[in-house]
Amino acid sequence: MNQLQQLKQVRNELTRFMITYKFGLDEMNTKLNILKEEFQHIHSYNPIEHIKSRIKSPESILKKVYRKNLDISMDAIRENIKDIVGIRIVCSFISDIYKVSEMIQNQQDITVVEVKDYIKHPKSNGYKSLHLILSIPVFMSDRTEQVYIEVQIRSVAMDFWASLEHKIYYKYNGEVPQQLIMELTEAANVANKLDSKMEKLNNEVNNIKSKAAENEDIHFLQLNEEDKVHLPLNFLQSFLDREK
Ligand code: 0O2
Repeated sequence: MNQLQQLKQVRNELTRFMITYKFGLDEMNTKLNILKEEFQHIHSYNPIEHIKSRIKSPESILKKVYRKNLDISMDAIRENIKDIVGIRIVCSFISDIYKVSEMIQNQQDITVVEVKDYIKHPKSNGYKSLHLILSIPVFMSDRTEQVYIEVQIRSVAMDFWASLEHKIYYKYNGEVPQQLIMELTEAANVANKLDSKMEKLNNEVNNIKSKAAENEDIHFLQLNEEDKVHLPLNFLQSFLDREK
């Protein structure tokens, strides 16, 4: 094989390697969109505030290869770098984080490789988030490949804190002054309190809503003696909207 052919072969292998991760991300995004939409229709409520995703750039992959002292081979990268595909799910409330995590973990074709609960066990700087390392199959024309995906699930307040902390960390190249570290940890406590307060308020609102819904159901049964099927109104509405 001449040099040009060798280069072409390497390029093809690299393209195949990276595209597999793109397919993994596409698959996971589809799964999450289905969960979001289904939840919205059935419970008239969406536990997912927003989702961000990224595929690690080849430069960042190489940096991690050096940092972890790995072989520069596709097999070593595939097996040891489990966050080439990263998905961040931001939820309104802490209870939603665990709901979403459970829904993901219950999917049959998803293998849960690792769970790191930095919410129950925050890092010393105050970082909180639920991390899942998953493995999902990607079905291609001639083969099936397992792809690792890192999913970080956190609340809006945790996300707000982590984004700022990440920026500061990079700005100081990892050498953050002690005073700033202390203030960041304090800010993490404030974010924490906000999360607890919002969770409490949300529970109160849900209690009021469920009492109102009970009354509505009684009212509905009185009005429709023969019609036993009660579909949520917004579900029916979405069918009507689709017809437009
Ligand atoms: P980026 O740019 O976000 O991808 P690993 O290095 O991944 O093999 P580790 O360190 O045990 O192993 O992983 P961990 O603890 O699960 O953390 C991985 C990711 O979580 C980080 O990715 C960050 O995104 C996030 N994270 C972890 N700790 C902190 C923290 O203290 N502050 C903030 N803001 N984010 C954190 P990367 O690769 O470091 O960065």
